[in-house]
Amino acid sequence: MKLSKQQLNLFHDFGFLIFRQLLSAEEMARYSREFNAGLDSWIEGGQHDGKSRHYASLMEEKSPFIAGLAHDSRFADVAEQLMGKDVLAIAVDGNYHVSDTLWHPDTRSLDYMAVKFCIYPDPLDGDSGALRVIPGSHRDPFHSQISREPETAYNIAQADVPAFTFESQPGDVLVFNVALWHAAFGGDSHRRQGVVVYYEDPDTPEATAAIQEQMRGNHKAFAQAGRPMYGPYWRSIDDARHQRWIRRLGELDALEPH
Ligand SMILES: O=C(O)CCC(=O)C(=O)O
Repeated sequence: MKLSKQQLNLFHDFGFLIFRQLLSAEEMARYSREFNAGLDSWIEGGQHDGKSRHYASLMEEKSPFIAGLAHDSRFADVAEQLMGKDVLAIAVDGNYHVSDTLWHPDTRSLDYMAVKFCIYPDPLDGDSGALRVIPGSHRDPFHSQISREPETAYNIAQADVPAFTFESQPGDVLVFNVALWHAAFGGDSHRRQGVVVYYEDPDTPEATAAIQEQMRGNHKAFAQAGRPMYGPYWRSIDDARHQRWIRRLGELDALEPH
């Protein structure tokens, strides 16, 4: 999938891009089935209680279609164009969110670039937990000026921070630079969100170090959940680009936990 110059400009200047109906109704039906099977298999008792956020990897054999989106050209080719270079697929996962997600970016370091594709299997609007993003907040100085506490900093509620709201139907996909500030408000206790994350393939010492540190944290989070981040299924996916990612993460000493 080839992006236009204008799409690249939009992403560069505002930090996100929207693809309406990137996934067909048939694909979303499969996505939804695999999502539930994958998420529920990580829950003791097999059912989300709606009390706290639940996260699960979708890089396993229970979700082959979803795991395969990482090397699908609608995602991998787009990630390469957005970053202007080779990328590394890092994670494919899902969440049952409970209530609000407060404002935050997904990275502490601006030394490397990464993008996150968000897939919401249920229709969402601004009052029911649609993703909100602050356009242009992926770059300094704006990025560092924004406060996590708008109540104190600006005397406004979290939900009143000026933002773009991604009202979506199943099949719509939003990709954002992980440095972009984002949030969601008003969702129910079982709001489903799937993501596909890519990091740049680093070629500077700063980017390499930032990615290695981030990956140590990623592996640690999986270890706490009692599972390896990259299990046998993910490592064995039969796709040339996918296998290059696995090799390259190994070279970067980021494939295994430390
Ligand atoms: O609640 C949401 O939909 C956004 C979750 C989030 O913060 C993220 O994907 O990084």
